[in-house]
Amino acid sequence: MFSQRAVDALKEAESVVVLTGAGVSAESGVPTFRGAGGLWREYSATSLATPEAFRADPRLVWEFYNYRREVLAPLAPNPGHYAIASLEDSFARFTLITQNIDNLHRVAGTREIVELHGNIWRVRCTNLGCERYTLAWENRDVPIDPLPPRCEACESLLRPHVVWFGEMLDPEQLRRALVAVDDCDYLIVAGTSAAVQPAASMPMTASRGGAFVLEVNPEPTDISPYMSEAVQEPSGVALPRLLEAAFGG
Ligand code: BV8
Repeated sequence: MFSQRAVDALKEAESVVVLTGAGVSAESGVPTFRGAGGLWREYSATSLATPEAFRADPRLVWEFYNYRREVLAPLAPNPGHYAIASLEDSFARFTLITQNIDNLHRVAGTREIVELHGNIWRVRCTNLGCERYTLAWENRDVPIDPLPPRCEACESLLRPHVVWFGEMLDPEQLRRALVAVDDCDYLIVAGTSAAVQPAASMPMTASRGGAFVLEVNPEPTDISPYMSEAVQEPSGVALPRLLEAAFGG
C-alpha cells in the first residue's frame, strides 16, 4: 500500500508522467515479455524481436507477431489501464509513456500516449523510399497468406511497426518522452522490470530532477531502491486505489 505522502504529492502535482511496461497488461491476460509467457514455441521473445531475426527469416518473425496479435485480439484493458486513463484530466500536464505495443492504453481512453516501442497493430514498408514507409498504418488484417506480406505500393516486405532490440527508437517519440520526464514533478513507473533502455533510465532521470517517483510492481526491481516509494502490488489493484485516495475515484 502507498503512503499518505505519495497521495498528497500526487494531489499537488502539476506535471505527471506514467511509464508502463508489460506488467500493466498482465491482468488483461497479455503474457509479460520475460515471464513464463515470454516464450513462443522454442524461441524467446527477445531473440525474435530483432532486425537480424527478421532478415534471417521474415516468415518466422511475422508468425510470431501474428501469434501475439491472435492472443491480444480478444483481450481488454484492466482496471490499471482505466485508472491511468482517469488520471489524465486531473493535472495541468500528463503524459503516458509506454513500452507496450498492445494498444490497450489507447483502448482504455488515454489520449496523450508516447509509444516508445511502437504498436503491434501497425505495419510499415521496409523500403525507406516507399511512400508507405512513413505512413506506418493500422492494418489489422495484414494479409497473413502468403507470409511474409508485401507492400501494395512497391512490393517490398512489410514489417511490424515496432522497435526491435538493437534498433533506435523513433526520435520524435523519444523526444516527447524525455521532455515529459524532464518536466514532471511526479512519475509513476508501473509494470516494468526496468531491464530495457532507454525506458529504464527515465524514472532515475525524473528522480534526479526532484520528482516524486512511485514504483508499482509486485516484485522488486533494480530501480526500486532509488524510488521515492515502491508499492509491491499488482497495478490493477494499486492504481485504482491511488486514484481513489487522491481524487475520490
Ligand atoms: C536502443 C517491442 C540505441 C518489440 C521491445 C547491447 C547490444 C544492443 C543493444 C543493447 C545492448 N545493451 C543494451 C542495449 C540496448 C537495448 C536493451 O536495453 N537491451 C536490454 C535487454 C539489455 N535497447 C535497445 O536495443 C533499444 N534501442 O537502445 O537504441 C542502441 C542501438 C544499438 C545498440 C545500443 C543502443 C530498443 C529496445 C526496444 C525493444 N523492443 N518491444 C516487441 O515487443 O516485440 S522491448 C520489450 O521489453 C517490450 O516492449 C517490453 O515492454 C519491454 C520491457 O520489458 P517490460 O515491459 O519491463 O516487461 P518484463 O516482462 O521484462 O517485466 C514485466 C514486469 O511486470 C516484471 O517486473 C513483473 O514483476 C511486473 N508485473 C507482473 N505482473 C504485474 C506486474 N507489474 C504490475 N502489475 C502486475 N499485475
